Amino acid sequence: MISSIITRLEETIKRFEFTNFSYTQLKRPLSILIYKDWLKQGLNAEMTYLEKHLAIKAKPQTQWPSAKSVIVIAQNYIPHPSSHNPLPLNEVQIAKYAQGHDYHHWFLQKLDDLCKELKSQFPGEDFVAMTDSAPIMERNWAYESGLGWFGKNSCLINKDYGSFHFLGEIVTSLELQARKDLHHDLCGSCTKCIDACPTMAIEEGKKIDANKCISYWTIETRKTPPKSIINNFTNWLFGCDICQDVCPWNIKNFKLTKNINNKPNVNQLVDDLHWLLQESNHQLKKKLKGSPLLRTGPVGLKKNAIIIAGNFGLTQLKKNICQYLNHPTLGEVSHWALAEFENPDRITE
Ligand code: B12
Ligand code: SF4
Ligand code: SF4
Repeated sequence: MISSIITRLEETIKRFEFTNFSYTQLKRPLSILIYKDWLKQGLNAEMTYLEKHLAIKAKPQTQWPSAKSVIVIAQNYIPHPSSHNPLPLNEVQIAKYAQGHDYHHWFLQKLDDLCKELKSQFPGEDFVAMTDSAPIMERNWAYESGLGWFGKNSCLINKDYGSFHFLGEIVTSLELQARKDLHHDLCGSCTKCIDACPTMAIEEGKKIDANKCISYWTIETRKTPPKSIINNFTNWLFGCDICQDVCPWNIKNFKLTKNINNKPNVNQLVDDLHWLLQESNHQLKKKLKGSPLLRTGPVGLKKNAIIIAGNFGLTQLKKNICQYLNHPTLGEVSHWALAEFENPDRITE
């Protein structure tokens, strides 16, 4: 592609001030067999939509026939680029990406705005924006366009800005060659993420077993986790950052100071959980408007709150939990928590 077109393209993208961007040809993804194998092993848990996405992920042109290239955007979320009204929650843990407005809205909007600009620059070409929910292998395309390497925790990491970033893409009919070389793998002999994961969800070969991952259990499903997993939730209410918090590339770039083993203040933790369990679903929905926490919804958050109460033995919340004993979704987890209050071997104190 001639250099004046590249200059116009890059100048337009740079005006949006994302953390980083790159692009490459959109062909069969390098890591498609790894994805296929992951599904075959059932590591996707009940996220069956990932199986349905396989054919399009392997050949993006089945969904976007004119597509020749993909522009990949990385956007850091420390500090969060779009802050949300603070919730009365101090001691439960919420993944950093979710401590602001939902990126499925503001980030996608920004990518859509960029598409409009690009369309005005290149009227005959197609541009389609996506982040997270489209059938495209986001980490793969970020890797193939040179934006980072796959860490052992499977996250896309860049040596200059770690892994706490969202990925977004613009699929386009423009013909582009890779802007950068592939990024070297800089994990070396480090195994900090594998050692720190409390549920042993990180497998050999940079794979996560979603059946064991706290992020999956707190966001993607309202089911009660199995015994081997539930006791390791500590105070995670939504998502989990442990395997990224311990990563030297994040510690270096974000100067993280919080020790992942810090114990929460129990009185404040009780207040947080009391609020979540007492508030009506309708009120919770209103207060969470625009927040990613809405993905799991008020019932999902209450499930996670009951698990935290059970694990920390917060008998002060017994009455609040008892009201859900006959609830169709929360009944099982409420019975578990009450039994846990009586369990002398409970691990979290
Ligand atoms: C399903 C999903 C999940 C699942 C499964 C996660 C997983 N690791 O598989 C769950 C619910 C557990 C999850 C959790 C999280 N997620 Co998520 N998730 C997705 C989603 C929708 C699909 C991921 C997927 O296909 N998984 C299957 C595996 C096999 O693919 P993969 O994760 O891309 O991993 C690649 C590497 O393992 C690589 N690979 C491994 N070994 C080798 C070797 C070689 C040689 C090569 C070439 C490649 C390679 O191949 C895989 C395929 O490309 C993507 C969005 C998307 N459409 O891609 C977001 C996405 C991956 N999630 C994201 C985020 C932010 C998270 C969380 C941090 C949220 C949180 N704090 O709780 C955690 C991180 C947990 C973790 N360690 O991965 C970001 C990641 C950004 C980044 N910098 O990496 C994404 C890209 C969303 C976005 N648009 O920003 N997630
Ligand atoms: S997100 Fe948490 S539970 Fe999932 S792999 Fe990372 S450390 Fe383990
Ligand atoms: S903690 Fe270590 S092994 Fe894990 S992703 Fe970071 S550098 Fe790689």
